[in-house]
Amino acid sequence: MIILPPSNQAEMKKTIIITGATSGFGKAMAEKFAQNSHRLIITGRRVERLNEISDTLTKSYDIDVLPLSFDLRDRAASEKSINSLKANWNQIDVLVNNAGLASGLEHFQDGSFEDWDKMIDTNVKGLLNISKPVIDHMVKRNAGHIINIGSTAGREVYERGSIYCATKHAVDAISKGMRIDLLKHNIKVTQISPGAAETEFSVVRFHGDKKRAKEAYRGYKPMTAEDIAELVYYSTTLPSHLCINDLVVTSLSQANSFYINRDN
Ligand code: NDP
Ligand code: 8X3
Repeated sequence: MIILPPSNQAEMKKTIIITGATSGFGKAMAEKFAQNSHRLIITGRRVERLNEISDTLTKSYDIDVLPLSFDLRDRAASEKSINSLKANWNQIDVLVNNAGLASGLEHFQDGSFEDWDKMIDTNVKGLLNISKPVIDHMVKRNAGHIINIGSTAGREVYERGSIYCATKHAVDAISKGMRIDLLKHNIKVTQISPGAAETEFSVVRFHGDKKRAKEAYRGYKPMTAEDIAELVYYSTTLPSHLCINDLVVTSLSQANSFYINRDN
């Protein structure tokens, strides 16, 4: 491993935007990048939590953090938050498209348009709403790194998960397409596709039912948010000529969407 002298480390300070940093993977990523002295733009709808996280990171790590609270489903608000960034913030080096959710776990015939709209509007259209204005800046600078959080649900479709799986298959297709289209602009595109990790994800999926959420992780050791943060961070530390394109990651207890060893 090459240890850089402090002056070089300071020069390599990046501006990172992480969507969905009020909880789970996004919050853990914010902490990881903060520990490594990067400048952070963090987003989420829960403004109080967002501001609290921002204050804690600023104080703990002596870094610049800009909290931006908006709903990613609101295209105008998403574009405005990026397009109105001051010059000292708009040179974004890394965009982590992390915000997302599952809402409901029902057979197709029992599903609701309300749940479906929430997932499609957040996981697919929300990702586009923020990516477009950020990528416009990156193309101008001929540099940047987009990290999309996909899922094993983007590889296999499982029972009662059709629409969530469809949104993560869309993230897979968008990641591949972005990588091709941005090739000439020196912009890296990484997709990280985790299996089960214990965060607020299942509580949200089961509409606040914590008991049912806990049951999803019964009998095995799922990944943690910190595990995913490590991998996201690692993907940003590679030399400029290297890019992790696609990474599927599960805990040792999981083979894919279908097989989980609950006997340990
Ligand atoms: P959490 O529920 O813990 O975090 C989700 C984050 O997304 C929150 O910060 C939430 O912020 C934000 N978010 C949700 N909807 C919106 C919205 N409309 N506008 C802005 N922000 C929004 O879940 P995870 O950390 O587990 O999930 C992060 C990502 O990882 C998601 O894309 C998920 O699909 C994916 N994933 C999760 C896995 C898991 O097992 N946990 C496995 C594979 C992928 P707020 O509510 O404040 O807006
Ligand atoms: C979240 C993991 O298995 O619930 O993307 O689809 S799973």
